[in-house]
Amino acid sequence: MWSAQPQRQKQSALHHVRCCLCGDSGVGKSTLVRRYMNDTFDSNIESTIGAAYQQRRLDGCVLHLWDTAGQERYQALCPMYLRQGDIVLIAAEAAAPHTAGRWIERSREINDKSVLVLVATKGDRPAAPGEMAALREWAEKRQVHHVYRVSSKTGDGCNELFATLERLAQDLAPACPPPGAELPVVGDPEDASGCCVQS
Ligand SMILES: Nc1nc2c(ncn2[C@@H]2O[C@H](COP(=O)(O)OP(=O)(O)OP(=O)(O)O)[C@@H](O)[C@H]2O)c(=O)[nH]1
Ligand SMILES: [Mg+2]
Repeated sequence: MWSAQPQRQKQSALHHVRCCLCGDSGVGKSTLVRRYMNDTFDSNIESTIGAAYQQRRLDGCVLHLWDTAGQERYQALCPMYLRQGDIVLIAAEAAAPHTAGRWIERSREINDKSVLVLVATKGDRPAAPGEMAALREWAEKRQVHHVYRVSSKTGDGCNELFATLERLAQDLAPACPPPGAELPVVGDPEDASGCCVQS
């Protein structure tokens, strides 16, 4: 069966890059993932339970994406995703972006090697004058060098964010788990009693 073999070789040649998406409940994390994966918007999306998993194959790597639950009761799960995240997207509403602060701190405490991207969501709502400049300055002080304002509703800013996400993944890929490695493990018993919810 010659046709199956090249496909398997191609798959196993890919590095695995892990990305985790964090932020308070309701800021629009899952809606953003939906925009990324399907290019759609759903105003009736349900609050995430545990974490939702998606993956996308890119040129040279597989991007593994964990969309974590922002609800307080699931926050014990978050460290295991942060620990393994090569890239961490921290989402906060553009109108209240400083809610990202504790996520930035938490992420840095747990894993200071991950690349942090701040995503100001719901950018279809009116912006205060100078909002983005102030946010960039605020983020820079916290060593967050990628900042995007997006609307998953209209799609504004999303392509720029997604292009950066994919470029970062491809740049990081050579240093990430190599071809042939097992897929990323989530569910360290020390972190959350081995609990790991994926959908
Ligand atoms: N106007 C507007 N509403 C949005 C946007 N993104 C998300 N929403 C709405 O915000 C609400 C919450 O979105 P979710 O994607 O479920 O938020 P979440 O961060 O995943 O929440 P948890 O899963 O509880 O952590 C939903 O009603 C979405 O339709 C946006 O860009 N613009
Ligand atoms: Mg969600």
